[in-house]
Amino acid sequence: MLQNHRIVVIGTGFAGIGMAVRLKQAGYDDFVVLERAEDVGGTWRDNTYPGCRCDVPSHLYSFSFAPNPDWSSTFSPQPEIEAYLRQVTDGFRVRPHIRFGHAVQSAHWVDDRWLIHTNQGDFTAEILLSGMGPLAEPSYPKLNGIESFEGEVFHSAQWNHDLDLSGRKVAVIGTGASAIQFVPAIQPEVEELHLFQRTPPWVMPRPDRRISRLEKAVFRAFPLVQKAVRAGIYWGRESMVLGFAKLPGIMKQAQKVAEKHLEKQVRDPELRARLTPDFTLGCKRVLISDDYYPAVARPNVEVVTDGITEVTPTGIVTDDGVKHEVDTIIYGTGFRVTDLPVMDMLYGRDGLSLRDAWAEGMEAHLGTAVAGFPNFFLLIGPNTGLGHSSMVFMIESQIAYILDALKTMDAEGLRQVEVRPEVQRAFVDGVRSSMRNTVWTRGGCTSWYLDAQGRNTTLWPSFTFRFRQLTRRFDRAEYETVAM
Ligand code: N01
Repeated sequence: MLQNHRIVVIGTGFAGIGMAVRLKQAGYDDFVVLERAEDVGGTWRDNTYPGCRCDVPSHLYSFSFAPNPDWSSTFSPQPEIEAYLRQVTDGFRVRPHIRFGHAVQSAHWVDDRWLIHTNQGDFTAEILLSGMGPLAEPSYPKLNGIESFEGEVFHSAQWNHDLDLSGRKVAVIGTGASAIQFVPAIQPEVEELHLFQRTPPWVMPRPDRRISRLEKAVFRAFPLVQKAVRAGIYWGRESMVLGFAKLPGIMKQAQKVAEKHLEKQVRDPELRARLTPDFTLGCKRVLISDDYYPAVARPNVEVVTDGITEVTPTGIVTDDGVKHEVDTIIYGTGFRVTDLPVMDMLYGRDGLSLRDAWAEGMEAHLGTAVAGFPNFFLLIGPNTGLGHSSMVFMIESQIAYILDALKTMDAEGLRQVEVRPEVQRAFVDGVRSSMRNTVWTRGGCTSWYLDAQGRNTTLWPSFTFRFRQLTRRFDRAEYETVAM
């Protein structure tokens, strides 16, 4: 049966839930949110690996309209963030709008509407909003012989909690933000841990601490104090990290802090050499941890720096010919960030697929609207990612922009809006030019920030308040419009 709604939102992570709350508050009642899983939370529901926590301070990593005085520590653990998203969903009464177990398979712009096909029936919508974040689909490396492996294999974003790791010989592939959190958590349990490191990351100290009962009470009694703390953290991070990123020379100074951290925590000079990055700090996401280096320095851990040749039924062979016998392989290999599954699901005007529209790289006006895709807006679209601050701030900027677009459509009797290609081009050219001379392009590394052609189509290269300014108002002149 075809279900018709004014607005369909896809996904219930921070983006989809935030969008749903704001739609409801703005009086848009005729909307549904399609969610493939059985509960809300997005990447914070899926990533349940041991040690999973946020590396952005909690007070910043929450909605401005739903402060949480109860965060337990500076950097919240995953269960708290997942619980927060559930609380927001229920507290703002958006759960009745969510259709769980509905996996979107395709969406086509047909006869001036979106026709959305799911595994549980079809929907139509005037407006389609994507909250399918970039950290949703695990990325698996193509390893020769992996299908012959006789042990257990899983990805950090799909942790196998039924498997007892104690006494096992475990290979971990990858040393990104996820791996540096779960390696210290599993190292004491496993018999051997073979850590396959392609590129050593920069790791800074993690200034974490418990938030005291007194502080929580103050935040609850005086919400303005929490607001002030949030603003303080926000400005501190903005100016420090981004200011440095624009000046790779200065970033080299920040490296000294990370070098000291490594020196203090790893005594063995040979291991230290293996763990020392050869690119400028900031080129990849800067990691924070106080327990990663001590864990990898333990005797049951081997840091393997030779490339992987093949996987055999009982282990992994590296380019130096050594066979590492293991019974478990855990991928900490990240997500399909620049090869998003949505590209093969979305078809705009004249049947144009998003993959074809993005043949020259992902691009969207304000990271939100794509030429050729009428009445469609993306949350956390191209070049809205951050290496230095809270994504929730970016999401809320985009939500406000989309609401203004809806308000404008209602006020001016518009049935259809589609960003003009030249407007999108000018925006993207501006982003690319700001990206030049930053640590992300000149830092001497490869990373998931870059696509297969080496273009940075993921990060926002400026201050987040600049993005907020740009998304403050929906400018009708930037769009082709069709009246009712
Ligand atoms: O993934 P990653 P992640 N052979 O892509 C390696 C967010 N996050 O899941 O550096 C061998 O960063 C790859 O090596 P290299 C955060 O935004 C946030 O760790 O490409 N190795 C790298 O070491 C983060 O950035 C939190 O040479 C291979 C690793 O796998 C994003 O999620 C916590 C390989 C992948 O690292 C992703 O982090 C956790 C191959 N074929 C995650 N392919 C917070 O706290 C890849 N690798 C908010």
